Amino acid sequence: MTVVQPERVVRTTCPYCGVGCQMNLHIKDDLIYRVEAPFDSAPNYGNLCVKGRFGLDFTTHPRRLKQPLIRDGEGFREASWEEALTLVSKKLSQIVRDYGGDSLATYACAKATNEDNYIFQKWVRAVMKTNNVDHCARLCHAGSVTGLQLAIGSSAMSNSIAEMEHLDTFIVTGSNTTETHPVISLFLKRAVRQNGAKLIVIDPRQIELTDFATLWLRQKPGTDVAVFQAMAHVIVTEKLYDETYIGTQTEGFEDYIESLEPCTPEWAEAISGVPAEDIRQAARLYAEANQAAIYWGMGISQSTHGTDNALSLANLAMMTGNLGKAGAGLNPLRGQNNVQGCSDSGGLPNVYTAYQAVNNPAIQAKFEQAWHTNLSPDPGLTVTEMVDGALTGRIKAMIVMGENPMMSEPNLAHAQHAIEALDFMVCIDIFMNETSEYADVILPSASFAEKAGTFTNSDRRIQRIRPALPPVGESRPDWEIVCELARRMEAILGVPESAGFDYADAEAIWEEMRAVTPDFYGITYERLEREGGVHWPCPSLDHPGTPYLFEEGVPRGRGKFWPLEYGTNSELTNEEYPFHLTTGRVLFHWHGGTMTRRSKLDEAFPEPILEMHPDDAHALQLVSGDWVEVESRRGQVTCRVMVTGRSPQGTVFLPFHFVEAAANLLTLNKIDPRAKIPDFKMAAVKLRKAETPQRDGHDIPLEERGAIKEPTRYVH
Ligand SMILES: Nc1nc2c(c(=O)[nH]1)N[C@H]1C(S)=C(S)[C@@H](COP(=O)(O)OP(=O)(O)OC[C@H]3O[C@@H](n4cnc5c(=O)[nH]c(N)nc54)[C@H](O)[C@@H]3O)O[C@H]1N2
Ligand SMILES: Nc1nc2c(c(=O)[nH]1)N[C@H]1C(S)=C(S)[C@@H](COP(=O)(O)OP(=O)(O)OC[C@H]3O[C@@H](n4cnc5c(=O)[nH]c(N)nc54)[C@H](O)[C@@H]3O)O[C@H]1N2
Ligand code: SF4
Ligand SMILES: [Mo]
Repeated sequence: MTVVQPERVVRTTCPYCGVGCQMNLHIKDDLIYRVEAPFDSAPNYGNLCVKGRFGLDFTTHPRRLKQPLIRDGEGFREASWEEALTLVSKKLSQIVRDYGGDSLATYACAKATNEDNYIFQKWVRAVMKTNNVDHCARLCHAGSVTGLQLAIGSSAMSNSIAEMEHLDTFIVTGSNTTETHPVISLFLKRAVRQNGAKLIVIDPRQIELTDFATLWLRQKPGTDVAVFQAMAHVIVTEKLYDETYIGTQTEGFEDYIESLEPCTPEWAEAISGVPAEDIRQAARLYAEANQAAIYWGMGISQSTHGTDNALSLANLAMMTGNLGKAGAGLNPLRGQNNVQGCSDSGGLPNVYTAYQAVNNPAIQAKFEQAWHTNLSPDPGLTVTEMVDGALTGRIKAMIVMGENPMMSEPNLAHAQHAIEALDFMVCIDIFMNETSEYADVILPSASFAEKAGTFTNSDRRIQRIRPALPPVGESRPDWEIVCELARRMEAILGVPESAGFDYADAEAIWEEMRAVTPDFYGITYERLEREGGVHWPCPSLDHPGTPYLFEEGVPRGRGKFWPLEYGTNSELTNEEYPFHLTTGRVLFHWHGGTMTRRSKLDEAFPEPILEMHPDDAHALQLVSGDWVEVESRRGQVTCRVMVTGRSPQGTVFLPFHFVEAAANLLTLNKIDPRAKIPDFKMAAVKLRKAETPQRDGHDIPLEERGAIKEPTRYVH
């Protein structure tokens, strides 16, 4: 056997999840033909999951966008860059003139680089004069972010991935870690198996980590606040709290204790179904450890009471002094490869880079000076408000850079109406997706493998990506596309002095970013080259970076305890809709499937499958492989069932990766009032056994059963 010799090997960062694995791409004939992980490099030390190892072939998929596309009747025609850029800049400028910048809605991109996103929000703010910029973080950790800001004044993951294998005691709740942050889960499992760490899993589904758990609390979906409040009750009544930490670092403990009085474990058992004794044990395990960490995911955040969920976790960490030290902390695991970075780069409606508030006059003045232009102090709209704004006519145009709201927004029929009401929509993406189907212009961007820049992973580690392949067709890095548009619009709108959209390369953008961002100031490309990655905050060139936060106290000054009341605004089941639908992810696929369904991974997991408890399947006379119709008050999909004890009785699970049974046709767009995050984990549905979909006596191929409008990707 001859071993293929690579023409070149390029070190880069995985484009899928927030673990931020480092990888070496072996390139020959402009193809990635092997992916390896360096053993000596944080955060993954030689590990990769199936997506990083085998899922990168999307980069060279034949359906990558190669040229700008302009709407032509029902379809699109290819256009030159000049024509497309001129059209977009004229149209957007006209809308800004007629209705003002606040009539635009813009989506930044958690898959693109920090540099791409910095330029994007600079264009939105400096040229279009609006703060209406947001991204998928709103649909993701908004509940966690809002809760943590209220409690401690910071929302990033507090501790590093490197600490995980040395954990002593830890809670994992609402995170299916082995499928969604697979390499992190390896370190968590190692902590249990090699370090004897005690793991408490708190999750309604029997995820793989329950096999490693000392204790598994299987609560009824949506009842987390009751369980965590009861744990706090036990910690107070058994005096297991950390008096010194509470006394020196927090406020509001007295009021909080009072609010806990009715929250006995028996009270929580009645609400959540978790045995009172297990709640007691969990409280003791967590509070008696020298250091104990909490890791969580979407099961906590994506709820109409996501903020309360996060607050109840923050209360537990503060009362036990589990903040500001190694192996402890509050750790919302960030999802997208660069969702941390997209927020850090100013892709949010209320802040510039590193959370510098748009309505702080000193910050506003600093950015006005740096960008030579006046800026708006009014916080902009969130993603969920943008969709609603399109329906009321307040939003006239949308710019979507690397997101797919027509798969990822709740209640897709609602999102579709909103998008159809727009005067103009531009999508910037590496592929055509369900959203760009509705666009007026689609601009092709270069993928992670074709450009330079930085991603920031879940533990705030800034790492490089490097060009390994030539850009596909005429595609260009996002920042270049945005600079072209910004320069043209400055000319049309007569912005007196250019805000500066001329950059030699991604590094030049980073240099500008760090100059206006104290937390990034000490990080340079040269340093990243040498050290592999640096954790921000890093205020000076000789600062080592900050693997874990809050050693000197929390940013809020004192951490605040928030009394909470258990209640629910979620959609509950009834006689007509007797099943509870929860949605989420599987190991092999990514969100709307744009990337993974165009990779070999699709062969491993080719179709949507509804997970259902054996008792429920028995009652409906269903066996694995049968077809079932799932209907909510919003919509209906058909797919096959898998009978498994993973889901609790009465709850069915559907991944949202598959257009042919798009889970978000079923979900509802009700939101948490403070975080504005939708409730992706709670919808009421009814189920009916369905016939195998057929046409002319044959089964209809899966890809032709699109439940929403057929995306072009399937119509050749
Ligand atoms: N393979 C893969 N990996 C991914 C992604 C992907 O699309 N595919 N996406 C990335 C992104 S952006 C994100 S945000 C992360 C998300 O990562 P996770 O949060 O791990 O992903 P979900 O599948 O949404 O799983 C949520 C978990 O919450 C549990 N849950 C459901 N209801 C409740 C409840 O009421 N309370 C509690 N406590 N738990 C509940 C579910 O049983 C499940 O274990 O994954 C990232 N990684
Ligand atoms: N039912 C349900 N819905 C959910 C969730 C859930 O748990 N359940 N989770 C929510 C969460 S946590 C999230 S984060 C969202 C995710 O929702 P989205 O962010 O909308 O989903 P993605 O499929 O990741 O979209 C990424 C897009 O970026 C493109 N892309 C990739 N690389 C680049 C690049 O370099 N440049 C550009 N311009 N584009 C690029 C891809 O082709 C793809 O079209 O979904 C949310 N929706
Ligand atoms: S764990 Fe995440 S970052 Fe690592 S290879 Fe898998 S998807 Fe990529
Ligand atoms: Mo996410």
